[in-house]
Amino acid sequence: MKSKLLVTTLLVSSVFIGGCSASNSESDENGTMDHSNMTEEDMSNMESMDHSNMTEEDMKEMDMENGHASHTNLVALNDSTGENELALPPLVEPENGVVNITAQQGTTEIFEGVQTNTFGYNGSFLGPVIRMTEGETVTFRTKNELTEPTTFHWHGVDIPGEADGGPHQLLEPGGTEDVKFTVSQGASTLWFHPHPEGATAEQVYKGLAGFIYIEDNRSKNLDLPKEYGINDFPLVFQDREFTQEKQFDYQAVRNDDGTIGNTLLINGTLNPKLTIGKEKVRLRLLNGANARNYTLKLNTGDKFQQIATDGGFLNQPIEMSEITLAPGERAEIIVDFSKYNSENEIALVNEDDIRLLPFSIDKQKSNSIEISESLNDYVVTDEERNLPVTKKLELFGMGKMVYINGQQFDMNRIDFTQKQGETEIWEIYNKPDMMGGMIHPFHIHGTQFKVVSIDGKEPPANLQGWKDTISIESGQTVKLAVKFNHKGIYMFHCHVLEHEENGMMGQVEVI
Ligand SMILES: [Cu+2]
Repeated sequence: MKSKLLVTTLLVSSVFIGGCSASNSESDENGTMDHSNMTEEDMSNMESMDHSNMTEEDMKEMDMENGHASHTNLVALNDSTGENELALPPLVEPENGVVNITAQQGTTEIFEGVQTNTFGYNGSFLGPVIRMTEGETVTFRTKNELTEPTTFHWHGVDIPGEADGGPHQLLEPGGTEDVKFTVSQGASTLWFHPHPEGATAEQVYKGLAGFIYIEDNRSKNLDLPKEYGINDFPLVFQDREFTQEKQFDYQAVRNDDGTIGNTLLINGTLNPKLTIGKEKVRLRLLNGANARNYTLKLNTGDKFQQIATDGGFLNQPIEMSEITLAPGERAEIIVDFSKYNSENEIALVNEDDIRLLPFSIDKQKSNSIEISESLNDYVVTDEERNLPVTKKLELFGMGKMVYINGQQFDMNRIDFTQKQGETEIWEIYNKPDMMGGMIHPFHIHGTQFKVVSIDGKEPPANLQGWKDTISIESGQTVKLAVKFNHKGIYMFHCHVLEHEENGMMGQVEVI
């Protein structure tokens, strides 16, 4: 009973995260509400209800009427004290075409004077930033030094199915495997993490995650901050819950609707602060959490510019006052610190104004970069827009009962086939349930897709770019133009890692 109640509470809370912060755009057109007492008909009538005009008071009252906990019960994150300078992952580039990547376990001093048992790539916790250039042929020399099987999945990379690192490509303890491929996509901020069936969530939770940067001629020539660790920083957001002994106990805190924690780590750093110059700074944001959505804004209310989505640059910088990233999603933003002084207390905060990352301004450093106005030539063509829907997916359920088209993942079942190089329209519907439903970040392996429409409408400006993960709110239908450049078997799944493990995943074979 108690655990059921907990699930219910978390679910309702999740619904409200959706309602409060679910939009990737500045205008949230489709708020999500608690529909627990409603019929399906009621729900469909309400799907597009807008409660942007509601006060927090209204929301609370609504919650109480329905007898559920409000979103404020979702475990809050800590305010960063800013006592630790943000860790910067080592930057790794291919040497003679080879990048060594070893999954290993170790201990890490996250809390002062305490060693926490952690997993990492080429180190005890998290991984390096692997930087490559379009056109380069690279071998990832992977090695598993864990005491359990793992895989190496390249999230967002356009790569043959057999090299993708899905659940079929298990590497046993002590095993090594060379993954050779040619970088065939443009500049983008991608990432890598494990994907073994039934253990993805726990391995990511313990620290297996790293960035992949792809650069190209365009990104090298654009006017953008691009000095790694100087004015161009990776930021991976992950919330965790520690035991009293400051250890991870994933099984103790695991939640079937997504494991969340009260403690934020950015690049593995507790209570981080980032020292930057009095200049324009590029932040490459990755939601690397198992389940929590992150809404990020500046505490001053000032706008920033978004310049890239999951899979590359937007056509032009877009002014944003906040951005929400679901698990697996990335965005690159430019924050102009030149207008602040060191006395200003600038910070990235979340929707509850919790300080996630305070900034410290070092007056010595400055640049005068004028951000390029033309960044990319992304387009959804009329032809793509007019293609019929040829794949329909319905996401439904909660907890252990999560389904795609009424089925749970079966490694021995191919759900769809698609021809290499052919664009198809995938229509994905997130069907509400009696609890209202929740956001499912939908991810497809091995490709970058285009968002053609959301509920029949053009996506917001900051989703008009290459994506590999799209946050789908309860009741929403999205149409994606999907093309695979390589053959093989690829996963598609919800990137709430516990949903994925509970079966919200399927397979497409590209022939
Ligand atoms: Cu999900």
